[in-house]
Amino acid sequence: MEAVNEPAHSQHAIVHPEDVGALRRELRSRAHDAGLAESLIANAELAATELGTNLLRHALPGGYLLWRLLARRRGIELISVDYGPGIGDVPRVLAGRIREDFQDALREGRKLLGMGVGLASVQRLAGEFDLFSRTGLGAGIGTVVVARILNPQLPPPPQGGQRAAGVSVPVVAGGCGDGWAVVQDSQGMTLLLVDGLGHGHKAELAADAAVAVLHGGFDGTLPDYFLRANQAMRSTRGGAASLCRVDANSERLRFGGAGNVEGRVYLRERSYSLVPRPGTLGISFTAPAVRVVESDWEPGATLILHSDGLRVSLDPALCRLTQAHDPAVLAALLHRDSRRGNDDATIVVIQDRRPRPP
Ligand SMILES: [Mn+2]
Repeated sequence: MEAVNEPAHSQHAIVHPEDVGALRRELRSRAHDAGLAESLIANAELAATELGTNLLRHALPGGYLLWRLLARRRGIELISVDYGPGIGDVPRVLAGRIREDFQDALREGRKLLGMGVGLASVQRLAGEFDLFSRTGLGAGIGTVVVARILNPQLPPPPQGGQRAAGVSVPVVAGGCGDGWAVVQDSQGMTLLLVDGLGHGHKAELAADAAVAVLHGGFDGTLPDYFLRANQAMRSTRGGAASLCRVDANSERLRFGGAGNVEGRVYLRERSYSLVPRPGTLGISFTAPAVRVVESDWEPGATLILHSDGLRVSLDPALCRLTQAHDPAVLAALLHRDSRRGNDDATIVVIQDRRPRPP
């Protein structure tokens, strides 16, 4: 599959009812310009309105929506993120609240907490849907809803034993200097995360150049990638990049990086850091020295890779809690809690879905 620089998310704080309308209008205009079908745009508007309205009604102390056009005109991704209080009874919310619930509540004089009927309809509109919610205290309190409104005419992408998703939010409008791409094959996955120097459009061109190398004659080895990326980025500002190869068959992971795109791998019994070497790609004829490290991989493992717009420390308990969910859930929670706010911020998560051996 051809590697493309995954489009970044737009982030919209939902504080007033007008915020939902503004988001809907931006979504419609950009999806229309991208040539998406009218029915898909209408469904995405509906889902965005439901998610936004839920945030206004139930999220205390507030929340926001992330959205983006998916690569290859696959559709639109919406991620609703809040800071709490979390939903007590998720199955009931997804079943769609029924009239008897309201009557029971009235009779018993209790207030209905949690989200409204809207989430069940968002689930019906979405080709891919997930809801993670946690009440109480500790890491990951709050609710994340992932809804991808997909073009029904496109075949679903091949699903291997590993799943990947990311959250990427630029610090300024006009382009995201962080870029990422995932290539899936029969052996596993290759993940690239690049942080172009500076912000905005010119940084994005540097990220695009690094992603293009993934399908431009690269022989599959990490040293070859960094040599070619250094060359390809020389016509741009340059930047930092890390490349990770998960080989599920041999249960090995290889990592190399130049600059500041760091990562971490969580296995059942332990975790370890993926640390790049200092250096910048694309600023000199000679590529910076990149050391390739090789580590274990296993069924149930989680990999995170992030740009320096985030300072991530992941509680392994949260890693386990989100393991069965869409990887965008963990990416969105870590983005919510770890972003610095002064730089483009990108985090990509790969989860291995093969069952753990007993
Ligand atoms: Mn950065």
